[in-house]
Amino acid sequence: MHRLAAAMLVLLCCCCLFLATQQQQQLQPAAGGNRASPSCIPHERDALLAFKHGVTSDPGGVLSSWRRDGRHDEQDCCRWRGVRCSNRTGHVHELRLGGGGPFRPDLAGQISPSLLALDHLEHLDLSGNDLAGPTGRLPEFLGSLKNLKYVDLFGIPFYGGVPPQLGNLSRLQYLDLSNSYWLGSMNSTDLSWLLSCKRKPVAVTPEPYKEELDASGNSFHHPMVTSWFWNITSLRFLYLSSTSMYGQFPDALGDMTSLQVLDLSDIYYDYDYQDDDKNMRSMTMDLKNLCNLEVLNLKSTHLYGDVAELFRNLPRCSPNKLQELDLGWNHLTGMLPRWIGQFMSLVVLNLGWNNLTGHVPYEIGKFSNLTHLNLKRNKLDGTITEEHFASARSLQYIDLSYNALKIEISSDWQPPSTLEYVSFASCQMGPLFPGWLQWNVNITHLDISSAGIADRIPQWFSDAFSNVWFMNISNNQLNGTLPADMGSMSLLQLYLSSNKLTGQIPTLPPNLSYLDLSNNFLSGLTGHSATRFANLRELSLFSNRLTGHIPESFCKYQQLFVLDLSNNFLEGEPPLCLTEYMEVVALSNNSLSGKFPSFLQNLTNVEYLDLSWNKFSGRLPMWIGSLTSLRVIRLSHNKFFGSIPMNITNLACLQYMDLNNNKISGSLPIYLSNLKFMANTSMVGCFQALAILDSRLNSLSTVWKGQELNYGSVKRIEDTSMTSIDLSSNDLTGEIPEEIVVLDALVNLNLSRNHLTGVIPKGIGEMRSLQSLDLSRNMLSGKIPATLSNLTFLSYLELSYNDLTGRIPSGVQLDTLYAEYPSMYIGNIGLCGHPLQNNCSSERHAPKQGGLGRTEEGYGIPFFYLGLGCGFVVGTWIAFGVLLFKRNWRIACFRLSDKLYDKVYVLVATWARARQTQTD
Ligand SMILES: *[C@@H]1O[C@H](CO)[C@@H](O)[C@H](O)[C@H]1NC(C)=O
Ligand SMILES: *[C@@H]1O[C@H](CO)[C@@H](O)[C@H](O)[C@H]1NC(C)=O
Ligand SMILES: *[C@@H]1O[C@H](CO)[C@@H](O)[C@H](O)[C@H]1NC(C)=O
Ligand SMILES: *[C@@H]1O[C@H](CO)[C@@H](O)[C@H](O)[C@H]1NC(C)=O
Ligand SMILES: *[C@@H]1O[C@H](CO)[C@@H](O)[C@H](O)[C@H]1NC(C)=O
Ligand SMILES: *[C@@H]1O[C@H](CO)[C@@H](O)[C@H](O)[C@H]1NC(C)=O
Ligand SMILES: CC(=O)N[C@H]1CO[C@H](CO)[C@@H](O)[C@@H]1O
Repeated sequence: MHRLAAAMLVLLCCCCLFLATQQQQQLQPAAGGNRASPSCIPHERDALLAFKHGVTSDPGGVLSSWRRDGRHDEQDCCRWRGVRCSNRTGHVHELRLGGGGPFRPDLAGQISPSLLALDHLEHLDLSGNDLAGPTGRLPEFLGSLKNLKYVDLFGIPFYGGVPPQLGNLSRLQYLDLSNSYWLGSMNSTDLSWLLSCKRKPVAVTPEPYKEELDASGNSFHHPMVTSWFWNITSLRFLYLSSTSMYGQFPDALGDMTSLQVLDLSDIYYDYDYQDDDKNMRSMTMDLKNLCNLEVLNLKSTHLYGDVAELFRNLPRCSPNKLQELDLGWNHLTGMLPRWIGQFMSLVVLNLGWNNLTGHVPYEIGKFSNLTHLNLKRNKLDGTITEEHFASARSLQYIDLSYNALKIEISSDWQPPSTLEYVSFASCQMGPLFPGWLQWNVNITHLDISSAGIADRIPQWFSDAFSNVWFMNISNNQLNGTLPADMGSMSLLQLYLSSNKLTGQIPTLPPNLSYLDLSNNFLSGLTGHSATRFANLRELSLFSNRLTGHIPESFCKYQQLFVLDLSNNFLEGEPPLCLTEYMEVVALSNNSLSGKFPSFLQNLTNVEYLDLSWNKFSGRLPMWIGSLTSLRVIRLSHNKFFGSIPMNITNLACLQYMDLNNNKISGSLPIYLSNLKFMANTSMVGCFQALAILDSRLNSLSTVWKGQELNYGSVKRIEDTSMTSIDLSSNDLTGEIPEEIVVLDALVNLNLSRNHLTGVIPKGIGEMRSLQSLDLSRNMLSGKIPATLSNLTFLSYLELSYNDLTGRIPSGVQLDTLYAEYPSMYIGNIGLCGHPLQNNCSSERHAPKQGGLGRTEEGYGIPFFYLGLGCGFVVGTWIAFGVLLFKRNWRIACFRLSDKLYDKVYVLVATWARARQTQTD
């Protein structure tokens, strides 16, 4: 007892002595005598072991060295992994246990309060571990570890409030509570603790705390909250990216003169404040005095206003230190001022995705350190000449795409820097192939699509572009043949669609993963048989002049998941290969034949299957019901016969079924309510990652509505997922099952030109999404259900040539439709009442509503209408498609990354062009 008390006393004295002599930097041996190397302090070891106890999962054995037993040196906790002790005192100073993030956390469990015993701890890094514990809250006791200077809890999925106790950490210099992953989210309505340190007496030396604050990825649900940040004027690094905030940026930002890095990027809309105006920001704050500012990232912060005004508020110091300026993805307007040249130190300048107008000032070319210039997707015009790059000695990345710019650079001009990333998509570069690009032998990314180039592919192509891995020259008028020596290039993605290329496809680079040569005049596939294409994922050769059989070599493409060979002259049976990964198989509009291809049975991931307009025949197999990923199946215009396999209703994700113009007989499948997607668009589990699929669906949505187009409904189509059942022009018999009305997400239903009998389902008014309904040319009888007038979205209705009787239901909607399609009731002798001219009392009165009944002139006139309709479809297809796509860009641009966006754009463009060729 005495000994213990004595030991305690000694310990206490040593501590006091240590504190008293701290300033003289005297080294005093720790209790226990002199040591060469520190050995850990027993109660700290116990605390660490208790921490380990709180860790329930440690698959990588990070803490395996933390052991109580074992040899003497193994007991020394200062030697344990992640633990650092003071050389002087032996106290644990650092705990460095950063893990691999949410998908590979090294440690899982909770942070034990035993850490409190480590009262000398200065550095705590537990980032990237799953240590949120059962409460999920950030532990308050951390606020008692008063010596902490560095706290990194990045990526721990905490949620809820930030405990104000953290404000007691008066020595804190670095605090990272950010959570860039989407697991959990911290919020706080009171961050006053952050300021508690400021209330200390002002130090003579620069304030030693709060230099760096990273609260990225959190949501701050009250506008007051963020204003606390702005008041910590000592901050040098402030990262608030991917947070939710609303309201203007505060003027107080302009006083944070220590700031070197300010990152407010990617502020997302706060759904508590959906009012757009509150989410919009003008650049009112005046940053002119932030002379230390090197990085300003305001990307995607909903900024609007005149770009010149904004530049006026940027630091105007001498020397100007601003190196990175990111203002992309905002709503800035106006012209770039010439005095932008004052920002001479700029290394990165991103003004892409705004609404800038006017010319690109030559001054941009004077930034000799500029490596990265992005002006993509603005409304800039004028001409870009050599002078724009005269002093651009460092430029590596240039993206001027999607502006109305004309690029006029002479073929023999050699740029002063080595370009690596070059994008002039949709700028005017042609008609000659831009020869100056050959002097930049290190281009890795080249996008000169839609650039008005009408030329042959130059001789130097394969050499000069030998390092390019991404190449997009689609939508030009390249003619002649593909170079024979392309096989040695490094291409991974090659897009040359919608040109005028002719001849055979030569041997192509073996590592290609995306190849799109669609919509050209290519005639053969010679090189392909030789190349294995082990990485090929997408192959689009649609709308060319390919003839003969689909080569067996396609079986070697083990990674392929998109194959589109539509609109060619291919014949014979498709080879029995293709891997189970396939998601898109499009073979329409060829002369392929044989039974329903049996290789499809293995393609359990296939989402889009289009065999339409071929010569396939035979019965539809029962196993079609096992292709459970199918969203789109198009088998129209073939010679399939037999009945519809009943288990087709197993396809819960199916949203587009088109079997029209076959010889399918039997009755409609029952259990239609199993088609969950058509019954409820909010079905989870069916949505896929393939943007390509959505663009295709959109293109499909233009070929329905009884082959008519209704511009007024474009808006509605894009709001819904396109869901459609088209079984028209077959030999179907029996009744329309009443159960069909559960398909309340169905937009298009076409059962016309069959032999269906019975009545129109009574509850048809429940199919609330219907926009187009065609039941014409069947043998349907009975009354038109009154509920039909409940279908408020209906914009096309066709009931002609049935045996319908009785009074036509009343409704403004139906009247409007009738005005637009006066033939929609024709050929039903028993129908009467408004809007027809025969009223219901005189039942014998034959209909005289503008058209001709079946009894008088057969089908003559309606076929003529149909012919007109088709012509109309062909003529307006492209404009309509593009209109649709344009609208969809707007949606896509907020959802997709840059790269994906380009891709969708290309796909959409090529698809539209493909259709053009098809119809030409
Ligand atoms: C403590 O010791 C380690 C290795 O023995 C050495 O690298 C480090 O610089 C020392 N630290 C101090 C503050 O002396
Ligand atoms: C920030 O500082 C300004 C001026 O010093 C003050 O008016 C404001 O109330 C402070 N904000 C907070 C949240 O304390
Ligand atoms: C650009 O301006 C057009 C027309 O004024 C507007 O519709 C569009 O939303 C603007 N784009 C951006 C990114 O602000
Ligand atoms: C360009 O960078 C170099 C090296 O970092 C630097 O010395 C020079 O001052 C910079 N030029 C300008 C105009 O800022
Ligand atoms: C070419 O680009 C690559 C990758 O961007 C880079 O590593 C390499 O240094 C560059 N070579 C030259 C000569 O600039
Ligand atoms: C390619 O197009 C250019 C410009 O339209 C034309 O002058 C040239 O004759 C064409 N060459 C071939 C092989 O078609
Ligand atoms: C949206 C959200 O997570 N809000 C939480 C913020 O933190 C408090 C606790 O401090 C919770 O009560 C809220 O639910």
